[in-house]
Amino acid sequence: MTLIDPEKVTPQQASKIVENSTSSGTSAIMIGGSTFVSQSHLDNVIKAIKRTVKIPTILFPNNITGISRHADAIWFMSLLNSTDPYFLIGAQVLGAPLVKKYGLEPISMGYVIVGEGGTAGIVGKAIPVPYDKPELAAAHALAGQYLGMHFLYLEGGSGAKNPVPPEMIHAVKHYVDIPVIVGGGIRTKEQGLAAASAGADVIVTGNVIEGADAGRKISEIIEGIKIATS
Ligand code: 1GP
Repeated sequence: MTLIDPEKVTPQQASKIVENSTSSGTSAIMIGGSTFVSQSHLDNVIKAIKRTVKIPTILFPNNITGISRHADAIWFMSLLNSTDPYFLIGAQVLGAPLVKKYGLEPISMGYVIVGEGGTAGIVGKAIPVPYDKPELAAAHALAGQYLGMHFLYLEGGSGAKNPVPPEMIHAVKHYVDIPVIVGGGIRTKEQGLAAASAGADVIVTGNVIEGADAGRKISEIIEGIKIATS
């Protein structure tokens, strides 16, 4: 899946990026960032994306300000290792009525910040799970599954120097039955291959699609995923 950070792009740029990534084989567009974006800009970015491609658009909100009526679905997520109840259940309570009003499809997801954690870790007041503690990530993931979440996201943080290690993905997959999403710092075919080989069901790329050779990069990462799953 391709992640668009609405803070970083104009609607025209978003449209170009999704055109490239869709022709390179991405399955869905996620829209969200870690800090603030105005509602009208978010709406305009999503409208431009929807005009350009037919694949699903899924909101990836950091707060209630990340909800837009123009998307198809929303990751209805809880930051499982946040120390702040707001990110565990507070924002969800405030956002749920809007999700219903806008007719967005809610997809429940447990979100776990690992490694350096990046901006998402700071904003979400998380205690990131260190990369060398795969069993702790697995325990978070299993708790998410037992609470009824349908997906689990292992987040290394946007632009992470090192992506989530295969050992951690493998440990999580060993514990849970729900699909595992992995993102943060995946830039190459080899990293895509390693994450998919370790069992990642969905790989999210954000930073890599912002460069001039985005289309080629995405094609390579998808090639790595296909090798792992063939
Ligand atoms: C961030 O996991 C996503 O929330 C994607 O990370 O921007 O490093 O690809 P990148």
